[in-house]
Amino acid sequence: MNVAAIENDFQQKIDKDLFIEPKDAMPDKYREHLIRQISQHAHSEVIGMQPEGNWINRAPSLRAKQILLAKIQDEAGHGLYLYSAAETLNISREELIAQLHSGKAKYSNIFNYPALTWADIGAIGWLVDGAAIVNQVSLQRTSYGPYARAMFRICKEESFHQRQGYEIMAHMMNGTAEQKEMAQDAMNRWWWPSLMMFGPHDSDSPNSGNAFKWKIKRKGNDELRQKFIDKTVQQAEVIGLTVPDPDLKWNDEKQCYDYGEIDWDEFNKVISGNGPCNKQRINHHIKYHNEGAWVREAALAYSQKIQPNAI
Ligand code: BYC
Repeated sequence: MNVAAIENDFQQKIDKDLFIEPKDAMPDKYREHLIRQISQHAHSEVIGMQPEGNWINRAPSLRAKQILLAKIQDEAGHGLYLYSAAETLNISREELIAQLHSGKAKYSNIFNYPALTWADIGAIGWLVDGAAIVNQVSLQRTSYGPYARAMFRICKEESFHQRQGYEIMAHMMNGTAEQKEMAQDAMNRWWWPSLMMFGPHDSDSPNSGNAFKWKIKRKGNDELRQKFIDKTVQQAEVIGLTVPDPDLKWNDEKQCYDYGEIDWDEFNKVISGNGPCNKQRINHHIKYHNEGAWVREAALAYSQKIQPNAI
């Protein structure tokens, strides 16, 4: 089949809402687009373990520590499903990690902010995982089969993550004046970066055109952001937190909240490597990746010993 025929056949499958599977013919640009997005998603899950990992030893109770450990372990699992999904597109794990270390591959803006207090762990679970679920539920219907299937399990786990974060915030808002202040401070610092997680406005989103044509994206950045705002503002009100946006206002006609302008300069600064913790996050990853080289070598040697023809 020539290139035009392959592309035609491929687009017909997409238009019929069929999943594209690893061995199906696909345009190079579709493959590249998916490698970019899935690998960035995988890197986000793994780098996202750092701000939370910082609090394992300082969790305020054994219960809180067990929950946090389980959550962080889930994030590692999400990273693994996603790296595996990306590898089905004919790229090796080594290449994906090299792209992260060189700065060629991005990861979510949100993980370049520090987790300063225990309330930040609540805010990460509630707001960051909450934003991630809204985006990922829509990705369950993305056109690439392995990515969509990874999303099913990830979404189930993220919903537990979101609830544990909300529980921490609700607990603190029921506590002393100092605890309430700490929860509000975390809300103030994580709200805007959480809105940025959905990416630039659709009109400034260079990847959205192809993403819609190929049904990688089913909903736009702005529609998902709005959905997140509408459900989260109500949750904040229930526990007495104030959303740090003076322009936030219910719009009766549109039946959704109007919200203030997002600081896109800050977003661009953070995603181009100049946020508060970018260097720390990457240096940490490089250090432990290098220190873990012997584990990868040993695992490879073992698998070759028990299955000499496997590789
Ligand atoms: N951060 O054309 P656009 C988690 C980049 S982890 C950084 O709209 P697209 C968790 C974008 O890559 C969940 N960069 O892009 C883990 C592009 O640059 P490149 C993470 C961003 O791809 C541990 C440029 O801006 N979720 O939940 O159509 C603990 C223009 O954007 C961001 C995912 O990764 C950003 N926020 O749409 C706790 C979801 N936004 O690549 C929790 C999967 C945009 O051309 N990804 N950029 O150089 C997606 O759904 C889409 O990639 C996005 C962006 C909606 C994020």
